Amino acid sequence: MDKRVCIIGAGPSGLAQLRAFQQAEEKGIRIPKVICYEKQSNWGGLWNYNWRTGTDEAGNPIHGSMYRQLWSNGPKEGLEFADYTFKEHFGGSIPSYPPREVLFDYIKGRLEKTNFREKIRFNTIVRDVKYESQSTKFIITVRDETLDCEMVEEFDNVVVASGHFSTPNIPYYEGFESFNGRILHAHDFREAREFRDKNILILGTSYSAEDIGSQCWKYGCKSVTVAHRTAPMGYDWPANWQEVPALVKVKGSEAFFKDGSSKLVDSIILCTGYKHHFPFLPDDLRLKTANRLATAGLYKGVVWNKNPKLFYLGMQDQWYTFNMFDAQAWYVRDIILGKISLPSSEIMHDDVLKREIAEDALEDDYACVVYQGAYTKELMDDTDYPSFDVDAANEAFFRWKKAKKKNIMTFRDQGEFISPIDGTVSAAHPKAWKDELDDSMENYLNKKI
Ligand code: FAD
Ligand code: NA7
Repeated sequence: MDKRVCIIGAGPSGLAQLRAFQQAEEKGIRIPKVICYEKQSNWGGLWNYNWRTGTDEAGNPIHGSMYRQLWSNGPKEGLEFADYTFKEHFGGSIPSYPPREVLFDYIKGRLEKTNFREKIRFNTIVRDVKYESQSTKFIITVRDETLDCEMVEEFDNVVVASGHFSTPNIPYYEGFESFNGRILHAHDFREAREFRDKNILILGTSYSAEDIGSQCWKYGCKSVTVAHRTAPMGYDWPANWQEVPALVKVKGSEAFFKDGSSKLVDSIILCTGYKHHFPFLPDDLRLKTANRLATAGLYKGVVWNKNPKLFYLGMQDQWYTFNMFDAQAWYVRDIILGKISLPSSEIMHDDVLKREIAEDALEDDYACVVYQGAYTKELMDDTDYPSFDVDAANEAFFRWKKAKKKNIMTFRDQGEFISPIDGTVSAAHPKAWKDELDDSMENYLNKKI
């Protein structure tokens, strides 16, 4: 195999692609030359916590959007790798909602046992990608920030695994420029203690709103007010938490809402989502999609229809994460290795339409989980990625959703989830999430059984 493959990003998706090639090589299959460029100094993507906000040492935008006290927002039984279980990594059963550091350790664990880290060029940002139709090669310009120099390399295939929860969507509301406090996006939120004794206003009603609000509540903020543009989250919130209609404007420290009510607040946290942003890609190669389950323009959710030598991983809105990235990476690997052949461009185009129509018909979150589980299985079935019980993983998500509805502040205290891979049963974390102030891996693993 004289092919050269470029992977952009060493987060969970890029690492899944490396793992897929590593597994093929282990089975004696000759693999292409693979180079992964990672702009940060370590792997793990968002799970590699970064205290910085704004720009990094080299002046590039900070990738990290995770905060100090983050715990998994869904049960680990929904995201477990089918070829590397939690039990194998940690040597026993651990509870189901691990803090960030624990999941970071798990994500990197299976590659740490190989020499594939050598395929990653750290501190190297991809600046530009071009496709030359004459040579049928991609010309990639990267900047090695350690050596402080630019380099140009040629590849046959490119896998974009640069994530899409890093470039914030920042709306403007009247009066923001003269607000008497801090306005920040979730991307820049790092430490809930900053908001102790403060009245905070949150915009947005999705994961970031729910979890950043909950963190601030846990660490002693005075009150949480969440303004919704479309609909309230509708959980049974604690007494100092209220949901209000959309924000209209702010004046000084006062926020005014659509129903005419107002509230004095100290800080505004914009949990208003992220943009798919690929500053290194020209228009003809650049994915433009909403944050949805059926991404626009990607056959099987991974192949760039307009140039099927280019692939994207993990660009969907996510219920399934790590095991879905694996299924995608194995599928892409097999296209590159010539084991899976692609249909005509018409069929690839229709595939996207069918997925969009099917997604648009989904009635609730439960149906979305089933849809993404089925998508993961569809890819998995075409490769040698170890098959796992997707229905059991769906079940873990259903249980999680019901527990949240019952009590949004205790859902992480639930145990007895069953691994869809090896049947391991999880214990409940012995201390309630709201009382556990030690997020370290050491503390968490002490609870291992
Ligand atoms: P990322 O993790 O974003 O990794 C992309 C990598 O690409 C990064 O390392 C980045 O530095 C690199 N990169 C980007 N641009 C370039 C470039 N130009 N050149 C070189 N390298 C580049 N998922 C869960 O399953 N459970 C959770 O609890 C959970 N919590 C989350 C909480 C937050 C706050 C956020 C934002 C997301 C959360 N997610 C969670 C979802 C998350 O998207 C996935 O878990 C996962 O990190 C996605 O992996 P990825 O590799 O696709 O992207
Ligand atoms: P999401 O899930 O994309 O949600 C974005 C939220 O922001 C959603 O509730 C939107 O409301 C709201 N939004 C967007 N624009 C605005 C404006 N202009 N005004 C008010 N509200 C707005 O992003 P998250 O950050 O919560 O989650 C991303 C990932 O991080 C997720 O996968 C988790 O794992 C962690 P809408 O319903 O559209 O009215």
